[in-house]
Amino acid sequence: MTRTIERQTKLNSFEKFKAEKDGLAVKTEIENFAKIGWEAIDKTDRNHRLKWLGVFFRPVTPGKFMLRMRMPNGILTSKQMGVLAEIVQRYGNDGSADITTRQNLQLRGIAIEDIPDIFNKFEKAGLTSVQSGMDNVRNITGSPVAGIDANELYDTRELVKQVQDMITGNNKGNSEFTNLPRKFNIAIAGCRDNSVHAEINDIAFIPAYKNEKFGFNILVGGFFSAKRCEAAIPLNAWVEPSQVLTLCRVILEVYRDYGLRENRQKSRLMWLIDEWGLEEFRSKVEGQMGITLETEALKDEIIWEKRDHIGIYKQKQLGLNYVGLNIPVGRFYAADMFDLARLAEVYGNGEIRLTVEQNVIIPNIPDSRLETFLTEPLLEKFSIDPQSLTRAIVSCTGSQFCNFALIETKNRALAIAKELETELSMPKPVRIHWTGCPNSCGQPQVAEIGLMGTKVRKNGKMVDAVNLYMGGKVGKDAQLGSCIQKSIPCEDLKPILRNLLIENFAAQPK
Ligand code: SRM
Ligand code: SF4
Repeated sequence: MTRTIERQTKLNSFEKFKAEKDGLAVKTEIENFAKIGWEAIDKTDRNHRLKWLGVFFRPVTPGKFMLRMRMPNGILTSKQMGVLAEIVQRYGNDGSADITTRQNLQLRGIAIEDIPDIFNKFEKAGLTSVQSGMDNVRNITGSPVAGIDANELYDTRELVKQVQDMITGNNKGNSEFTNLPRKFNIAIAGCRDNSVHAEINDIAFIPAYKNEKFGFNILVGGFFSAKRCEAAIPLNAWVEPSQVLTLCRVILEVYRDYGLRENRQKSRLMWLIDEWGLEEFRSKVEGQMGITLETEALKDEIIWEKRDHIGIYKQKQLGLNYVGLNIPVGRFYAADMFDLARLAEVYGNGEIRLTVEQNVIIPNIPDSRLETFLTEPLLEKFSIDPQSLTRAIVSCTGSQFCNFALIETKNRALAIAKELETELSMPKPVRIHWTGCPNSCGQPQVAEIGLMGTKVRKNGKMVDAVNLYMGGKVGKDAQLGSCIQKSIPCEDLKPILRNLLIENFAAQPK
């Protein structure tokens, strides 16, 4: 494991602090941190190592931490949602939760004093936030309608769970994978519309048949960063579902042991693939797996446009439906969370699902309960038939809570969408993604219209602005969009978007 570290003489400051003490080590210090309070915690422990437990110090709101969960395949139970709602409720007006672009949940406003108690609650409820930040594998995404989609090719739920359990040591924390050179993303697609944005992950599994046998083509190295954005490239390999776990383990080991650790801007998996060449990377993986990987299937099964799952859909189980609710910009509060848990319990089987578009799906609602379900007041707030722009907004956290942010995103995204909706009728949803800085957490490169926060000087004053991206395509033939106009002051943005929507997306002035 230390081979790369020995090879490289100049380590960046993150590598140094990780070598001094592994991030996961703070697990045993949590009680003490809770006792001494956030101001007295060693700064490296507080600002960095705590992220190995999913506890994020927020310099924008010091003392109010963010908790990033893990939600394998984006699935949780109503009981778990209830536990999370109780936690958020304690923080009153300051407590909220966000659905993330990785089918996951983040809780806000958390006091460090409460973390030991919260972790106990998590353990009892089968929840975890372990290894969800910094140089760890992020939430593993899978098809949001796995197991209920009449057209699915593979139910990804079990595989996603197995991969998470392997990486996190069954949620207890696994120091084998807590010192990667950088963050790492894994996605497993089991349906025809690539509903996980496979192409922007470090490892992606794409459904593909070989000699009539089901398996996955493998993509590697996809990532976004402030310095460089790349779609994942084919490894020219195909695996059966039973090989997914081992392949993930081995690629992670290769990345951990040989990944570049000198410059954090050049540490993601693709930089190692660049340095070695794809062939050498592939042979190293094969060597460590002890097999020759089969070459990729000639065609994959991603042949549909991406679905957003908002609305009512028949399940593969006769007489059951899943209903997708639009949670504008992914933000909700304790009362909403309790209510969602109740709806899932009363009408469904207690299951709740999250999507990478920051929305919620309630599955398993019988035909006979649907009509009453549709009269629930929560559906006025979280519509199953929202207007075309609100329906498809995705937004990162932005300056309200994120100290990297150059602009406010969520509130602004929603306000502009609402204004445009009063002025225009749109024949179909337009996917607008907002991201507060070049880190691209809001994935502007996959959007039809992507907006990336920046600053610009206007009339001698620095003002909030965006770089405009277009051309992102998701689902079949996914491709990344590119920046077509830089530094548009946010105050001048609305008429520009209005024109774009009219000219490129057939919007009509009302
Ligand atoms: Fe992200 C860092 C939020 C998805 C690329 N991201 C951050 C931090 C942790 C920075 C910080 O400490 O403040 C943000 C926390 C803000 C907060 O308080 O919420 C943050 N990222 C998010 C979330 C919450 C955005 C959202 O509103 O949904 C997403 C959480 C996903 C999850 O559940 O784990 C989130 N981040 C992404 C994605 C999208 C994806 O995975 O599909 C990307 C681009 C894809 C990728 O990683 O290749 C992304 N985040 C980054 C980067 C740039 C990484 C790089 O290689 O340079 C950073 C900065 C870093 O790691 O140094 C970053
Ligand atoms: Fe923060 Fe930038 Fe990520 Fe938005 S894109 S959450 S502003 S790091």
